Parts: sequence; C-alpha cells; structure tokens
Amino acid sequence: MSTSMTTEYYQFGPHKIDPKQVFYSTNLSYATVNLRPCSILLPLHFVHVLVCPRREVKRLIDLSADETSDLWLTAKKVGGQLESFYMATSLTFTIQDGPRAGQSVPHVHVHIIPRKEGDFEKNDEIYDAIDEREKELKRKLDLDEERRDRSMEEMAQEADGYRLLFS
Ligand code: AMW
Repeated sequence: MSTSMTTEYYQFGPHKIDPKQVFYSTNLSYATVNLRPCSILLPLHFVHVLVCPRREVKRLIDLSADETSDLWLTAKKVGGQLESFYMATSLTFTIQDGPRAGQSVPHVHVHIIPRKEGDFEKNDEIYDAIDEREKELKRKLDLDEERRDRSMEEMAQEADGYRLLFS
C-alpha cells in the first residue's frame, strides 16, 4: 500500500476515492468526506464523514489487530476534531457490518456524525438517515441516485477545511 504522498486513489469497495476527498490518513486508515451525506435528505445540516481501512476488507472481523486499533484511533481523533469544529456536543459512530446490517459498500467503514441537542425529534432516526435504504425519504423528496451525488469540487472544499484540523 502506498503512502499518502504517493496514493493515486484510496480503495473503497468497488469505488476509487480521490485523495482530494481524503482529509486525514495514517498508514492503515483514511478519513473521507461523503459522496451522499445523510444531510442531503434532511432539513438540518449534518456533517457525515467516513473512516475506512486502506486495505479492502469487507467485515470488521477480517481486520488485523493493528488495523482495528488504527481504525478506531483514527475514528476517535476525527470525531473529536469535528465535534469541536462544529461546536457539537456528541458523536454518532456507526458501522453497518455486512449487507443484512445495511452495509451497501462492501468495505469496512465507520460513519461519524457530530450531534447536537434537538437535531432529531427522535434520536434514533439518525440510523434511518445513515441507512442507504431510506427509500421513503428519497421518494418524498423525489431524488434520484445521481442527484444525491455531490460534485468533486464540493467534496474537495469540505475536505480542505477539515485537513487544517489535522496539520
Ligand atoms: W453503508 O450503507 O455501506 O454503511 O454506507 C456507505 C456510505 O458510503 C454512504 O454514506 C455513502 O453515501 C458513502 N459513499 C458511497 N460511495 C462513496 C464515494 N465514492 N465517496 C464517498 N462516500 C461514498
């Protein structure tokens, strides 16, 4: 696996992640902004990033001890920085570990979402928002898959802002 200086792209299941999307990396993990953050479907502004192992691994159980430790240390650091940056007071860390748990991209990833008082009327609605299968919301807003994708320019701009937090 190449270092962040020489990485042409990061693997995310079948997808290639442009380094412009990635705002923090170690030799085993990376943190990226989201192509379709759950906020696209919600009235409130939600920050929604992902922390992934660099190696393409489908399930948490298949990570080595070093990768597991590094993934969570990275998630902890990223969550902490974003919570302060957005003046939030809590964090949702979620893994959908396998297709029956809602995993749509077969590559381990921790969803990280800074949380604030009153962001959802019912707190656990966050899990519907994270879930790629929230067809109901999608139908209500009449959004197709393509319209939910953000441009590289938008994602790069968000990542540029976060990168400063880790320099
Ligand atoms: W899962 O339903 O597998 O727990 O979550 C997959 C997540 O990956 C979703 O939040 C989705 O928006 C995000 N995603 C899918 N493709 C990309 C991509 N190319 N870059 C960044 N995020 C992506």
